[in-house]
Amino acid sequence: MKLVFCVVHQRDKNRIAEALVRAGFKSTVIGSTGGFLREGNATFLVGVEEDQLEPLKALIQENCHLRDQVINVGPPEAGLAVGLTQDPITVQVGGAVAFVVNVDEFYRC
Ligand code: 2BA
Repeated sequence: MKLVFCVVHQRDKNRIAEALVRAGFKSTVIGSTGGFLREGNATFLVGVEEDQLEPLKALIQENCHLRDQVINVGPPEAGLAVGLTQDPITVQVGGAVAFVVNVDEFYRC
């Protein structure tokens, strides 16, 4: 069994949650915050058998959309990332960042 940790943009959260239910995947959604943008995103935990991993990856890809976001990076004393200038920069957000790990044991009680 695999456990997929999948970080997605807040705007894609509901679409992915609905698609997971429709496709019969079981998941847990955790509200999370990106370390760079400090904006809310969502982290899905999805436990799947190995033969469901590729269908799950396809579902995630179909339901996440990459978009550009221009951010104003303030001075370090504002509590933002160290070493960045004050010029606006464009970052790509959306899409999904996923980590797939092996599950040693799964049980319900
Ligand atoms: P954030 O950390 O808020 O990052 C949002 C987006 O900002 C990133 O999108 C990337 O395009 C950009 N970005 C991040 N760090 C940067 C930096 N040091 N310099 C310039 N641009 C930077 P994604 O790469 O798609 O990541 C989306 C979210 O996924 C991240 O939100 C974070 O919550 C999570 N994530 C990404 N990589 C991770 C990792 N290696 N470990 C844990 N979480 C990760």
